[in-house]
Amino acid sequence: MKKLVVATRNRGKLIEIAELLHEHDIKLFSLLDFPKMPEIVEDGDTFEANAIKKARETFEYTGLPSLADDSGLEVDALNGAPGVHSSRYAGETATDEQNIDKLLAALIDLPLEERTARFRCVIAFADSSGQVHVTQGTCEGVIGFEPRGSGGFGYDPVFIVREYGKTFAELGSDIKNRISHRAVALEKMRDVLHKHI
Ligand code: ITT
Repeated sequence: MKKLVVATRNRGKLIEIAELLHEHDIKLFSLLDFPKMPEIVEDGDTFEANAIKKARETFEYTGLPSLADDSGLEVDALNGAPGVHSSRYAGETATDEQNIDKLLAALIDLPLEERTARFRCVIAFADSSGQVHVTQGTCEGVIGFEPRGSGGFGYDPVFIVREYGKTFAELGSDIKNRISHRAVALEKMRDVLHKHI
């Protein structure tokens, strides 16, 4: 069976990527299976730069086809923040709860129509020759006034998808995996993945 390394240590992300790739007949690994691999420094200014860096370094270390996801939340009222800094918005070792608290504090008193935001995901895939392929997906929403729901990870409890009037954390993985930024980006990578693994 073909092997693929998902270049992440984020378990929430990994679960979703595994669900989204279930149709491909592949054995999945993640960086949790390579604990001695040096930390990848995410110092790029863009999701794309960070995704490519994670895919390349993982391919170089493991010698296996590697798929990286660099993603985050862009809030219009904050000029696109937290953006590439989403995972460490409230500090280097911030928890999801601390990041959400900081976000809600930054938007306090703003009415719903001024709380527009989107999740963005860039997928970079290094194939078995080391060539890197890149795709992108977004998902539009608004930031709620308090956390709701228990599914997903990260900012899911405050990200409301307007069509459903519910947060990603309330919608659950079936619906999230149909409409999310990650689902869109991975769908665009589908043919390339089929060809290479
Ligand atoms: P890896 O680099 O190891 O993959 P990471 O969590 O550091 O893990 P990123 O640098 O791409 O990954 O940061 C992504 C952050 O954006 C993530 O930690 C969440 O805070 C947020 N995020 C991305 N996608 C999300 C989603 O589907 N739902 C909720 N939050 C999400």
